Amino acid sequence: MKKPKTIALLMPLLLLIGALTPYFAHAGYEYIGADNDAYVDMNKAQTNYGGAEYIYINATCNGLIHFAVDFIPSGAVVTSATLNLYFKEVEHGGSIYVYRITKSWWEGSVKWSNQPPHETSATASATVAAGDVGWVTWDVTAEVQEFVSGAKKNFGWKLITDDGNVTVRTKEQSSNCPTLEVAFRSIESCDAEGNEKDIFQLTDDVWATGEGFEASTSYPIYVVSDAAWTDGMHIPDSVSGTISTVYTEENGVIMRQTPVWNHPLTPGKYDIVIDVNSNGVYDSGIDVLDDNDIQVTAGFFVIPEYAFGALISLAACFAAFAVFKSRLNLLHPKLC
Ligand SMILES: [Ca+2]
Ligand SMILES: [Ca+2]
Ligand SMILES: [Ca+2]
Repeated sequence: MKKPKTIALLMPLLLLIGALTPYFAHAGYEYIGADNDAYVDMNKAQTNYGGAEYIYINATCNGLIHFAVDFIPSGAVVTSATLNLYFKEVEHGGSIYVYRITKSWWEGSVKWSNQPPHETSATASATVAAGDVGWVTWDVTAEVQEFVSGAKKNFGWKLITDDGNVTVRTKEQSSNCPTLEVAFRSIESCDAEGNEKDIFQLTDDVWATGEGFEASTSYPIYVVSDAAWTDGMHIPDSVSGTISTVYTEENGVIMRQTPVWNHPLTPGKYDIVIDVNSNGVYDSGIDVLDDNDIQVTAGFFVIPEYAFGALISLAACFAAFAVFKSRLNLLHPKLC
């Protein structure tokens, strides 16, 4: 069982971030504030506490919390993820378990009577003693990796105890709010300015952006035809005309000195992989992918020019139809 880490003087940054921003970008290392938190009370089964300033966790109350991690690319490697909650009071010591929630919920409507179900096995636990005040942490790395890869859906976590009685600060507070501290490595196709881009024309250059790597290091990069990646498979040959090495800045961000693929491009679906341990093999949990962004399984898509024109025309048709439909609805509103 994991012992709690009560952090008396965590970085001042952490104290501020939760309430101020959804997350704080720092080269593959981010503090994310909760976007939903609440508690539910067995003795007040019809009452919602989504706007409360405290979560109570005890024999009759469960906590619920959710953090959005969608901004992390699906092919990223999560190297650590820690749930941090500030315990304002521990009236009675005990173990506080974190369980993954398995259905959607919203802090504005959740109550004991409609609380979502959770998995039967706990993701992590922490033990606190009576009188402990301060930060308590849970290691949720493996599960956040599953959220990012899509292996599990992220409906957040439920906080449950059998023997404890604790009070936790919520995102409604101005400081010491809940945070999810995530470190990850990622690689993404992008334009020359570093903006993520997944559809390229034949005359475009393909660039790549990535973060969370070792400082000032070189890594093998492969731009390959769209593949289904399995742990231990040999990395397929790179597409002709693509670069084979990338370098990182002092902060572990991939340098954008040159495109990874200069135009003219060849139409098709592609993935990018950084072979972090330089062994020519795709190692799940170590190497990072640009994968599953477009055309279902590709990291990026190079589209023939005639198809690009057709795509634009199709998009214009959809937009015109949407405007037409909304005007029609205004003229003939539906009766409820
Ligand atoms: Ca793929
Ligand atoms: Ca490898
Ligand atoms: Ca991509």
